Amino acid sequence: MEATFWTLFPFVLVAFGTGALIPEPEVKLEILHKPFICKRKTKLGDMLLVHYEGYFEKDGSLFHSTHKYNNGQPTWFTLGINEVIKGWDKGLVGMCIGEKRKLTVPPSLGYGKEGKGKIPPESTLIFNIELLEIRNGPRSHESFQEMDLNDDWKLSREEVKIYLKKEFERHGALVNDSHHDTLVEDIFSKEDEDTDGFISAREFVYKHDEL
Ligand SMILES: [Ca+2]
Ligand SMILES: [Ca+2]
Repeated sequence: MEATFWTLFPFVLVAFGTGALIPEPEVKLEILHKPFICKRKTKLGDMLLVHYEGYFEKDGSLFHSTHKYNNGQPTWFTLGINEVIKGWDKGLVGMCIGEKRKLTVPPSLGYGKEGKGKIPPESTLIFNIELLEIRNGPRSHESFQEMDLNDDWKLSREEVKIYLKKEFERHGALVNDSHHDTLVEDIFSKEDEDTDGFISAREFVYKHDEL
C-alpha cells in the first residue's frame, strides 16, 4: 500500500498543489449526505456513475438534471482525465458511494469565458451530485498494477503486449502477433512521453491535455 501512496503522491501534488503558490479559483464543496459505510473512495482514474442537477448560481434556474432530462438515467464518466469540467475533476475526489455533494464551480473551472451550449459565458454553476457507483477506470492504478507483472512500477512493451492479448481473448477476438506489436508501438508512441521504453505509473494515469 505504501507504494501506491508514494506513487500517487507526486501526481496529486501536480493536480492540486499549484494553488499553494498561485491562488487559483476553487471549487466550493459541501457534503450534503455522507453514508455510514464507505468501502471505497473515488480517486483519479476511477469511473463514476452519478445522478446530478445543475443550476445557475445567478438565478438558481436548472440547466440540467439526469433525473429529468437523461431519460432519468444516471451518467458514467472517468474522473481526472478532463472528460468532465475541471470543477468536477477537482470536486469529486474522495467521495463514497451514496454520498451527495454540492459543488459551486467558478467559470474558470467550468465553461469559462466562452460558455457552452446553454451555459452562458462566465457562469458560476452549482451542482448537486449523488455518487451511485465506482468502477476501476481503464486508467486506474488497479489496472496499472494488473498490467505491471514484475511490480517495478513501470510497464514494459512485453507487459503491455501480454495485457492486450488477455484483453482480446477475454472479448473473444483472435489477433495475430504482428498486430499486437503494431498496437504496442502505437501505445508507446503516445504514452511513453520521456521515451525511456517504459510507461511509468504517472505516464499511464495522467493525461496531459492541458499542459
Ligand atoms: Ca513492470
Ligand atoms: Ca516512460
